[in-house]
Amino acid sequence: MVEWTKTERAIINDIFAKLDYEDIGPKALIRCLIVYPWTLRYFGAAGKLDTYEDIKSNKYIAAHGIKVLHGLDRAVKNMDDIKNTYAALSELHSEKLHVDPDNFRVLADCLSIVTAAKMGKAFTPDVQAAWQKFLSVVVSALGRQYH
Ligand code: HNI
Repeated sequence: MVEWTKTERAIINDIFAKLDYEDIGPKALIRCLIVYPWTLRYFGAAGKLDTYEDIKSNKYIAAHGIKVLHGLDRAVKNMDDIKNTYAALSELHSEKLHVDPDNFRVLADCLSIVTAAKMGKAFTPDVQAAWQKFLSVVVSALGRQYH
């Protein structure tokens, strides 16, 4: 089981308390789709995503970015059992959506970059360490039901 220090818990809760879901969620997903264009293949339902402008202005993508962050909420509320918390979500991404699990890490990296850009100087090495540890646990839990 993953151990969290008091400081790590405080950092993660603090980031989420201040996180603007409507801003960070879409920005992270848009960045992911542009930097790693193979991730576009899962978003056929979003309609035309041929250019940067298409992706940036797409309502479905923005809404989905927000949905992903709400998905992360569950992990923050269950930091001591992220693995079981994400069992159903992992199964959905694996069995139904067929999302290659490598993409979880790629999206997590985009989330780190967008969060860092937003937090500026407050994104200290300690904050980065706790944030990336949290995201790694999420990525690992989401990849759990793949076989
Ligand atoms: Ni993901 C649906 C959370 C990574 C493609 N995803 C969801 C839902 C949540 C969610 C929550 C809604 C589930 C439901 O309807 O019950 N996704 C997360 C989280 C991460 C993640 C927390 C990683 C941090 N998803 C990814 C990645 C991709 C992805 C990396 C593809 C590149 N997800 C999808 C698709 C759907 C989805 C596609 C279905 C969309 C829809 O409209 O139903």
